[in-house]
Amino acid sequence: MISGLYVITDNNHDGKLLSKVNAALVGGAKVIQYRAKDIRPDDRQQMAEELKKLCDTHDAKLIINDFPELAKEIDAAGVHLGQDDISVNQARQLLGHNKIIGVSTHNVDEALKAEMHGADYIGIGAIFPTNSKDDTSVVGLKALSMVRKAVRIPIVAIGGITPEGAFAAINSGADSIAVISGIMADSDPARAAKEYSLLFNRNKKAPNGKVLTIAGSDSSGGAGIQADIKTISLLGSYASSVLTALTAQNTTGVQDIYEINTDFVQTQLNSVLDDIGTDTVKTGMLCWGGIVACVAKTIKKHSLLAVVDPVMVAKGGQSLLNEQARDTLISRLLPQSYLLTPNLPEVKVITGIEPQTTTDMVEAGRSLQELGARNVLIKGGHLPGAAIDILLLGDIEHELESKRLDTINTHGTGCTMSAAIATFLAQGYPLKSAVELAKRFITIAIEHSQPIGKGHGPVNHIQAAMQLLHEPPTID
Ligand code: 3NM
Repeated sequence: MISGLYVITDNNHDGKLLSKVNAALVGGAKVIQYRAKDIRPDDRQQMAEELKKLCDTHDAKLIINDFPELAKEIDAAGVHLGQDDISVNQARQLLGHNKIIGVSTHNVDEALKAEMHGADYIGIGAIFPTNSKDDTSVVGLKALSMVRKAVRIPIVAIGGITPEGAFAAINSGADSIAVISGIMADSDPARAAKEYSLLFNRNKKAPNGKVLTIAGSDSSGGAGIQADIKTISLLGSYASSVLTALTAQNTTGVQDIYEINTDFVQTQLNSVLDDIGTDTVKTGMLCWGGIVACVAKTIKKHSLLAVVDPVMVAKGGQSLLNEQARDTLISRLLPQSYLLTPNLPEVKVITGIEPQTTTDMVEAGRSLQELGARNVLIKGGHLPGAAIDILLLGDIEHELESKRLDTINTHGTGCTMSAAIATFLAQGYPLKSAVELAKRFITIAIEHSQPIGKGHGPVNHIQAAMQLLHEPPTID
């Protein structure tokens, strides 16, 4: 059965094919297709054998494009055929009934024919425009939906598929998504693969998706680990937690901090990751440089998708990260972040830029990407007027506006926002949708905040989750 992320190899001009495929497998690829264009037969066979070994160690399937004899020779899981290659019947005679045979198709007729001739799956494309194949034309999501209605065998959607496109293709009935450039041309193929792989969590039963929060305890329950676990659990995902500090805290401020030593933070991380693992990570208050470095190293080692909230200052103005720790955050953790979510004071500490306008926010965001953040969400709540956030999704920029809410009860907003983003990502939403849903969640939570305590009261996670889950998201 073909399902999940299906990665097709590029041409190995840079000699990095094996390491990129390994990264894709670490990121969760379930199928690798070896597409050997313009390669000498000896080299082709050697590479196919290496790829087979890699796939075996990751329990993934290796499919050989166009060369059924090679698939047989190296005992690959199967072969993928184009419309002009040998017939499914001939391939079946060569490979037998235990091997997988896939066929490229472009419309309902070809798909039905492939199914009738005994194909185990079909590819359909190109779903979107692509530069990776010359002799194909765009058939679009509509053709995918029509093919879905016509055939029962698994469908692999292919061609120009970004994570947003993959989300739409899965919603249109694709069982699997085939990608070349979205992973092979990415400077971080493991995280790119993870980003696509998580999209397949969308239809799982609750708890759907696993989220690890790495943060401090807030005794008053409104922020930190407590806000994160409420957010993750109420939204329907599984929460694990690694504590970096215990704070004696309430709505009026932080009274004291008890730091957890770095070795014990590492032990907690190992306990979670060696056993249950996680789909996404959210980091909050990391306390001091040793913990920042240990968390950064662990995120790197496991190529985790981390939403990094660069918590530096408490709402009451108390510093939560010393200068050395800030430097470590910038040099070690920031380059490992999948999404960095600073507010404007944090942007100023990291970049020296004090944004006054959305143009300044974009400029600061680009600086943060130059420092290594893959994507950046700058929260503009500290500027007057409507609350405008800037989301930099790789090269693409989005302005996300929400109404300003007049309340002092905002304890836990930053923690809750980043935890909600990590949760929606783990549930299989692409990043922009995850951020939009998290913004909706936090807006409702602030609107329904209650005057608990004598200072900045906590946001209302429970009301926000009930409302959001009762009005299912309309994102498609
Ligand atoms: N087959 P990328 S499109 C190999 O339409 C292939 O059948 C296609 O590469 C088809 O993910 C395609 O870089 C290229 O767009 C897919």
